[in-house]
Amino acid sequence: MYTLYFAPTANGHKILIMLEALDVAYRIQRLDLALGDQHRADFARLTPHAKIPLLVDHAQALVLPESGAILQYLAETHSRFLPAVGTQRYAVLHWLAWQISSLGPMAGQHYHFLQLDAQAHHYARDRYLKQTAALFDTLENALQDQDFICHDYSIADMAIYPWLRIHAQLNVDIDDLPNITAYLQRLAAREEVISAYAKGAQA
Ligand SMILES: N[C@@H](CCC(=O)N[C@@H](CS)C(=O)NCC(=O)O)C(=O)O
Repeated sequence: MYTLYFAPTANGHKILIMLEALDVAYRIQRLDLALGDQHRADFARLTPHAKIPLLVDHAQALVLPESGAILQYLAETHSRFLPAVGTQRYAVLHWLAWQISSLGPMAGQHYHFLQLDAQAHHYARDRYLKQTAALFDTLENALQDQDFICHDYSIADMAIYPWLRIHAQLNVDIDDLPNITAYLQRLAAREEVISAYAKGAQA
C-alpha cells in the first residue's frame, strides 16, 4: 500500500501514471499548493523539500520525495518500465535525468513567469520560453523513428509526457513538431495515462 502526496501538476501526474500502470493499491493525499499545504507542519515532518510528489511505501516504512527517485524506486521494486541491466537501462536513466534537470526546471520557470507572475520582466519570459522551446526541439529530434523515448515504454516517458501535455499553457507551438505531436497522441491514448488524469482531477 502506498500513499501519494499529490497536486494536479506535471510532477504529480508522473507518479500517478506509474501507480496506475503498476495497478497497485494506493491512496492520494491531495495538497493545495496555492493555499500553502506544502508548508504545513505535518508535511514538513515527512520531507525537507516542501514539494510534491512524495511517496510513502507503508510496507517498507519508506518516505520518498523527488519524482525521479520515486519513479526509479517503483520501477526497481516492481521490475517494470526500467531494464535491470544493460545500455537500455542507462538510456532510460539518461532521459529521466534530462527531464528532471532540464525540461522540468526550465518549463517550470517558464510556466511561472508566463502564467503566475503578471509583473514578470520580458527578459525572463523570453529566456525561459527559448530554453523550453529548445528542449522541445531536442526531444523532437530524439523521437525520430521511435514510438517512445528509449524504444520501449519506460519511466522516462512517464516523466516527460506530463510536461509536453501542457504545451499550450507553456505557449510552445508544436504545429511544426510532428514527432512530439504523434508521441503526445500515443501516450494520451494509454489506459494508465487516461486513468491517472481522471483520478488526478477527482483527487
Ligand atoms: N525536483 C522535484 C520538483 C517538485 C516540484 O517542483 N513540485 C512542485 C509542484 S510541480 C511543488 O510542490 N511546488 C510547491 C512549491 O514550490 O511551493 C521533483 O521532481 O519531484
